[in-house]
Amino acid sequence: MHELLQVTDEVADALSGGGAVVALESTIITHGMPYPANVETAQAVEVDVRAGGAVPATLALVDGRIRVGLTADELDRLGQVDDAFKVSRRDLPFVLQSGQVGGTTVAATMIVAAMAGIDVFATGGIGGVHRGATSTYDVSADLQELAQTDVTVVSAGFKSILDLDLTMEYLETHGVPVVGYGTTTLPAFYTRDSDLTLDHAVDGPGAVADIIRLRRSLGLNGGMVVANPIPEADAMDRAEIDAAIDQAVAEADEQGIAGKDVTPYLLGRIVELTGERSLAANVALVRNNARVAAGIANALTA
Ligand code: PSU
Ligand code: MN
Repeated sequence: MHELLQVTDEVADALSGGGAVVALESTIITHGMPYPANVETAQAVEVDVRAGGAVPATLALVDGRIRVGLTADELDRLGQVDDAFKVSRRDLPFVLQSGQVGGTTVAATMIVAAMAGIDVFATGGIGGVHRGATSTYDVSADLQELAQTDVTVVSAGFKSILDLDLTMEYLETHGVPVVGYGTTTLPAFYTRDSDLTLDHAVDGPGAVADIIRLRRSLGLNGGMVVANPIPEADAMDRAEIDAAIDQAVAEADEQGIAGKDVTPYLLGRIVELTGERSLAANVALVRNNARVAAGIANALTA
């Protein structure tokens, strides 16, 4: 293990014994949801991973070290720090050097998971190509990370704060598979469907594990997105969520929000505009992704 990784005994034992481990990101805690829903969700997600027979490893930067696994108290503290840094690939050394608390994005979580030897990672939604990217160049570093780092990310598709078509094109260019989990259409986070058809679909964890092994044996570097639709009962009305997203995107534009602040701004504003209905949907889909990730992690160890 790298000297900067501080791995809990439980995670270390699972990894050394060939057990199933699921990595979890922490930007969703520090920048993705309001307190206390962020901490409650993070705790529930860990329970879901355990119920699926795997060990959860929430990743974060604390006191100049990379934490792999957090205690309940530490999760609670992470959810209340108001000056936590949103850490993507470029930021890792700086936040380790300053000792600031850092929430890891999908990109940074993939890097750390790969360092620790964790193959499967559950999140809500990944970053992507933003609407208007043809002039702003706002393309999440998550996509380049998927192009190069060997971790499978379970996500509820893409949130339509992004340009879904351009995000799919970008991933195709970089050889990143997006595989529908029990679906042949790209899920759009709050809704089970978008207008995009996927080229690949699987019906369960065993098939995902097979694909991961085949990619490895072929020497195909990089990650994969498992696109897992939100459960039917938790899905939102498409017209309602689209209206909230359109308004949030327009307001971000008017206010000149740019760079790494765009995604946290939009996430917060959408929760406000939907009277927190979108927050409930978000919690449900993250938990659903955690269960699927646990299944994949188990199938991989079999
Ligand atoms: N999308 C969500 N919730 C999130 C994020 C994205 O629905 O919490 C977070 C993830 O950590 C993701 C990051 O990696 O935002 C992407 O930020 P950016 O668009 O600045 O790359
Ligand atoms: Mn961006």
